[in-house]
Order: sequence, then structure tokens, then C-alpha cells
Amino acid sequence: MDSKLAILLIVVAAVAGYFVADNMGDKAAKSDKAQATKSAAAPASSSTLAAVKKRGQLVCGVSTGLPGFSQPDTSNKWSGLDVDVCRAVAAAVLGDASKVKFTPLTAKERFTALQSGEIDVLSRNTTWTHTRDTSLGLNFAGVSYYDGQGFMVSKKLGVKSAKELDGAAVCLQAGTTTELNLADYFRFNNLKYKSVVVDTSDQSVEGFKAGRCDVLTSDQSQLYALRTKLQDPNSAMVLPEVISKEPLGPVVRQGDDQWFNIVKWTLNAMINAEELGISSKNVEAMKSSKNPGVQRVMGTSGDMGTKLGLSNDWAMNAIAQVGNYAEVFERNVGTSTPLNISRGLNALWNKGGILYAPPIR
Ligand SMILES: N[C@@H](CCC(=O)N[C@@H](CS)C(=O)NCC(=O)O)C(=O)O
Repeated sequence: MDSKLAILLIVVAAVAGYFVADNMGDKAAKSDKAQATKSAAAPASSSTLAAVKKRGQLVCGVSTGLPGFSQPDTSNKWSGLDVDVCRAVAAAVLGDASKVKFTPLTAKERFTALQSGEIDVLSRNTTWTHTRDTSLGLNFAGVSYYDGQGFMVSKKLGVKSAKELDGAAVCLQAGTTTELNLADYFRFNNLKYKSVVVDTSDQSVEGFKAGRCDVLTSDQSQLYALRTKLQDPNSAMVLPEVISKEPLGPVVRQGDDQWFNIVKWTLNAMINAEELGISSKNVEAMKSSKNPGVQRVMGTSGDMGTKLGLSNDWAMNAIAQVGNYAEVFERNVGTSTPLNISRGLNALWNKGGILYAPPIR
């Protein structure tokens, strides 16, 4: 190669290298900027655990009022299965189940409240679906109640099956899977309907009571809850059809895996506690259990809590202060409550249901 050509090649390579490097630097800078903007705007990338600890309180998004799931009493004390999931998280994280602020949210408001960082966890009879899990920047931490959509009618209507509902006026809530399933079901079965869309469950019940709709549709558990709000709950019946799968569970923001793990494993601990026979009633005695599985949940051996960024008595605190899954279910929605729901699908996997929590080990 002659020396002039060699010099030319070196110059060309250097100039090209400069541009490539500059371009890369530019890209990196841009992506840093994007990251910085993202972290400033999205609370998801900051530590929810640190924020909750600093605040000394968990902020939990719940419904506006649904007996058995999340309902305030006259002194604004909240109770219900969804409420207890949040209390258990507060006990696991802060050692105190009472350190929760409940934020009532309609179905339409709930995801924005979580995305914006207004709440730390959403525990509001929310169905885990593909679209919600993949396109809202949120993560479902498990299933706290296996549900399915049903229909409630006044007995006076004389209808025994959903297939007889052609032309009915149907009360339902905006921003729910209920709305979507109803459209699918009626279209698929060649039935017509008129939807009466409202924002809260109280408005649904009012619409049903006033005869603005012939049918009220929602997750079956909620029908049992809303039926208790009728003057004569026996005047209404739930039809046999269950038209969808509604796995309900707590939701967190994407981008904070530690917090995701904390909520996921607190729920798993409650379910495992039932399976292992640990309850709020026997937690003291269980501290000296020789069963290795019990010891790991109780924190008397192993370091399961530390792995979550918590103390090793995290699960024990949740169980002692709130209870295992069975206690929470029975207290809020079970057969001794006005909702009178039997365990069904929500029984443990080894007791005829599908409740199956991954092991704590
Ligand atoms: N599980 C369904 C339905 C959830 C839902 O919002 N159901 C109504 C029907 S009763 C409800 O709970 N309302 C409570 C409220 O108005 O705050 C979903 O996630 O979309």
C-alpha cells in the first residue's frame, strides 16, 4: 500500500470513529436524560418500602364501600378481606397492622391512583387480566379471592337463567371487567341488553332497588355483598351462570421488585400459614414448633424476612395481628357472616379448592 493511501485510510477511520463515538455518547446522554425524567416523574422507580417506613403508614387503595371486602363503619374504621390484605402488609413492614390509611376509589379511578403514587398498594376486588398486567405499568401480586361474574335478579322477575335475560336493563359499574364480559356474553348468546352504567356499588344497588335495571351484574362475591344492602335480601336471587374468571388480588406499580415481593409474599404467608396450621390463636405456641416449615414462616429459623428487606418476624406479625387466610376469609365473607360464602374455589388445594401458595423456603 502506498503511504498516501495509508494516511488517507487512517484519517477516514479516525473521522468515522469520532462520529460513531460521538453518536454513542449522544445516545447515552439522551437515555440518561430520559431515565432522569422517568425517575423524577414515576414514583415506581423509587423504593416504596423506604417511603412507607418513613411515613410510618401504608396507603392502601380500596373500594368506596363493599361489605366483606372493604367497607368503613360509622367511625371510619375499615374492614373486609381486601382491607385485611393491606393490614397484613402493614404488620409485615411496620410491625403494626393498624398503620394503614385507606383511600376509597371507584373502579375508574383505581389504576391512576396507583400509577401516580397516590397509594402504595391497590387492594380493591381487582381482576388480574392480561391487559391490565401488561399495559398499565402495574403488577398483580397474587390472588386473594377466586371469583367469577354472575347476575342478580329480583325473584319477582321469574327468571331462572341468564339465557332468559334478552332485552334486560343491566346495572353495572364503569371501568370494570364486568362491562367487557357482559358485552361478550350477550353478543355471543345473541341476546340484547341495555346497560345502566354507574360509578359506585351504592349507585348500582340504588338503581336495582328503584327498578332502573332488571339485573345487577358483577363478580359473584359482590352480588352476595350487595344483596345484604337490600331491604329484604331474600327478595333477590343470584342466577346459576358464572360467565367469567375473576381472580382478584392486590396490585403494585411495576419497577419496584422489592415492594412487589413484599406484597406477594405477605399474601403467600397468610395462605401457607393456613396450610401449616399457624393462626392468630396459636402463634405463641408455634414459636417453639419443631416443624422446619413452621419455623421458616415464624422467623424462628432462616432469614426469610431479611431477603425481603424486612425483619424475620414479618410473617409472624401479619398472622398474629391479622390472621391466616382462613381466619380472614371466615371473618369477612364466610358462612357466619351476612355474605354467607363458602370456601369453594378459595379452599386450599389439598382441601378441594385451588388456593396454592408457593412455599416459604
Ligand atoms: N373485579 C372487577 C369488578 C370490580 C368492581 O369495581 N366491582 C364493583 C361492583 S360491586 C365494585 O366493587 N364496586 C365497589 C365500589 O363502588 O367502590 C374488576 O376488577 O373490574
